[in-house]
Amino acid sequence: MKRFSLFVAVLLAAACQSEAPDLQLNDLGYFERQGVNVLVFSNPFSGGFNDEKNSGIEIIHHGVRTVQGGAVRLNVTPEQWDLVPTMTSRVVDTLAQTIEVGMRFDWYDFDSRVVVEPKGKAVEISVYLDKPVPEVLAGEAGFNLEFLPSQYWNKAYLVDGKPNRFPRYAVSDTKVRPNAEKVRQFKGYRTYDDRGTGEFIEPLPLSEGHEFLLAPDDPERMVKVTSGSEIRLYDGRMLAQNGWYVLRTVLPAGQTGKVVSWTVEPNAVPGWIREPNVGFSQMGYVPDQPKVAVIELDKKDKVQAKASVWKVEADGSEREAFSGPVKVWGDFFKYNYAKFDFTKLSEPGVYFLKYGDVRTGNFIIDPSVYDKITVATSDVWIPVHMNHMAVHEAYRLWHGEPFKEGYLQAPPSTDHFDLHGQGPTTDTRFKALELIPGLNVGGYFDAGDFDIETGSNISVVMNLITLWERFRSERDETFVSEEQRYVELHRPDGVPDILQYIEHGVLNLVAQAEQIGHMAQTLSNSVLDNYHHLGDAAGITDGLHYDPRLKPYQKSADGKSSGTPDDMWAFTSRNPGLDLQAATMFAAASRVLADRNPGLAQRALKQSIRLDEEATKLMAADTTGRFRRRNQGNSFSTALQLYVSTKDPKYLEQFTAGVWPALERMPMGAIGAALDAIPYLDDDYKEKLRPYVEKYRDYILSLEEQNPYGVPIGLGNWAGGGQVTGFGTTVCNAHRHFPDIVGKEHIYKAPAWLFGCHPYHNYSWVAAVGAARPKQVFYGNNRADFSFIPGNMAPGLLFRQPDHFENYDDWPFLWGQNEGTIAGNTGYLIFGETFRNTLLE
Ligand SMILES: [Ca+2]
Ligand SMILES: [Ca+2]
Ligand SMILES: [Ca+2]
Repeated sequence: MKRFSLFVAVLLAAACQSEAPDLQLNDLGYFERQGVNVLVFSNPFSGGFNDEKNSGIEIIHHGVRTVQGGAVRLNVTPEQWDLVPTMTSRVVDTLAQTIEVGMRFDWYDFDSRVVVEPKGKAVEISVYLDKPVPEVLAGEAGFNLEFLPSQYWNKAYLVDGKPNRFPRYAVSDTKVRPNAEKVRQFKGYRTYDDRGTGEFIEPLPLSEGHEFLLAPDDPERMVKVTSGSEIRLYDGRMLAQNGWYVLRTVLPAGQTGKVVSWTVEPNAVPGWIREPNVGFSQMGYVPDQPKVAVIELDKKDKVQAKASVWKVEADGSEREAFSGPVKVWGDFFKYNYAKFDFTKLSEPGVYFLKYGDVRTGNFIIDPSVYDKITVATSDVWIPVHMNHMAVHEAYRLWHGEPFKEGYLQAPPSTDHFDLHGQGPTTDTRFKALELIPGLNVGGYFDAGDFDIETGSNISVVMNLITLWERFRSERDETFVSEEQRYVELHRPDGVPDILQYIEHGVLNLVAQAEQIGHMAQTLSNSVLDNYHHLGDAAGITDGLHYDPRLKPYQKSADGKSSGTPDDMWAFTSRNPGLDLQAATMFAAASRVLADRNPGLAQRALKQSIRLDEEATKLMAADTTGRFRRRNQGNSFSTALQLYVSTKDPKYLEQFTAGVWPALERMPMGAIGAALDAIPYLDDDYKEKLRPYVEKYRDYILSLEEQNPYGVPIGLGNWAGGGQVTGFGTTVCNAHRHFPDIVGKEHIYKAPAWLFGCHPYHNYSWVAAVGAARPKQVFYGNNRADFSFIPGNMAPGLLFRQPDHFENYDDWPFLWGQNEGTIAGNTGYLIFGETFRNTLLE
């Protein structure tokens, strides 16, 4: 019966299609009809991290970006770090209704053009060459278009009428080819470890033909692709877990002009209107807080006059507890927004919202709803990211002890892949590839990868110190033994966890200062095929010292070294600005660790004083001005930290000399740090700050005009979750110090956003905490399992040009929306504790 009704639905869809309007080029420069957007290089490939699965020709299909990567590519299933084409031109011709994009691969001196034009309900995509494909790329260069696996797996597809099914997991056929035939990867790096075979893997096609009908069993995903040329379907997950399904036609050798042409017809469900997204706090509400749901609506949708709140009673029955008007806010990018205020409802209980046909998940009203918003982050996420330790939880090993062989000096003039590099000299007493002793201790994994990003680690320790000094959380749920290099979650050991986390961060950073002589940029992977490691960090390297006298993969007779060049590297080019940040952090750490670990506290203080002196001299002697420029931003907040640590009045003078000009120059950027200083300064300071807090209140109010959520919404390539937590912390502090200027109603905006009141979907951005519906997949080191590490706060809502916001919750692999970072998540801890304590005041 079900099959029959699906069949009927498809037939009906097909029948009604002819009446729906054709694709049109709209004012924003993409092709559109209701339910279908075809974007042509609205988002060009950036080349920075390569192949972010965010670029080229893209299709947003019934509200979900399910197709991207349409371009001339040099691989059957391009990975991150495979070459991407540079967009050399983009012409949107409104008269001819076409978009034409020039693409170039510099390394191969290879140019091509793609022209996209609407043909009724389809687009025709044509590739043109003015010169034939370079000989070396013949058979390698092709036109590719990629489809999101999580939206297509288990669905059917037809190839020239023959039925197939998309595989749930990557299990198809491959072949190997000699490395000499491998198309160059980014900067000549290799994403794979060939184990000495001299060969690389290439997936073989799942299917080939001239007409592909994808997902005829799902009208919202159905796409028909036809071509006079042969089209092949590949599974990109065979090489990389973040790969997509790829449709591809190889460009013919020796030809010019129009060399490939496809017709792509995404189905549109007749009369489709996107389901309203009712945003609310999944974490719930305290009784006296303003409670406003923001409803995101298709512009073609009719706004309902009323919405209601229902209570789930103790006997399981449901009753309407409140009903009120829905007020239109207006357009914001692609959608229309309305608000539903149910502040009047304050009785503790379990509730859900009804808007039209939408019934939300439930939420709680109770004074306790925010009590535990930080525990998963502090009890699980932070300790799971402790480097150089084995981390256990009940029956589970999160990871073993990584990098037992330590770190080698990075060779000079190394252009690294993770935004780092080694300059022309080592700036240390070590020779290239010499072991730098003592660095494999303490520290935190940066994010979804495993390097110790020194700047982030410094921020982490500062954030943890801020937490300790402001809130004195004595919470003890983590066992940490630096001697045993062993961590166990949920086992109290008599020491406040925050102190242990501070200690763990300082252990690595002080070792850097002592062993290297200054701060490293990063302690990171030496080879790219380690960098994209997924799973247990202890398995990234072989734990044996690299000995170049041995053959690759060979072990020494004593079992202590190997010929596998997998040891991590320390990137040690000196940056006195980083040394100064470390000096500030060490000063603060020495104060906090004085009782807990006096030896480490003394080492930290010694390094603080030395680095401060040396870096100050280096910066004074620097005639290029590059150090000063790079570090201008933080100087007054650094001076405040030093003042708090040392009580030396010279730092107070530096602070006051810096803070007022900074407040004039960038009032919204400086106000947070200026508010932080209030407890340490006199009443005159606070009074002088008042007009800037008034400006800040105006800014808070202006956000209400800018978007329906009243928080700063980032439009960058990394979503703005960190901006929102920073905003939330500052609003709380502004309210605590100036309640007459910044009212309490404003402190709830950031948590509402973080916990579910935001565009695209209404899931909480924070993994596993409190909410009925937190996000389920994150870009952590367990992302290959489509999972999460509890307490992770996602960057969240990613903007794609020209008008699309998204956050995949079935596909973890886009770091800009789903990755957690160590600095970002300790920033979330500060926000969470500040917010909770503001509520208690
Ligand atoms: Ca990193
Ligand atoms: Ca503890
Ligand atoms: Ca090794």
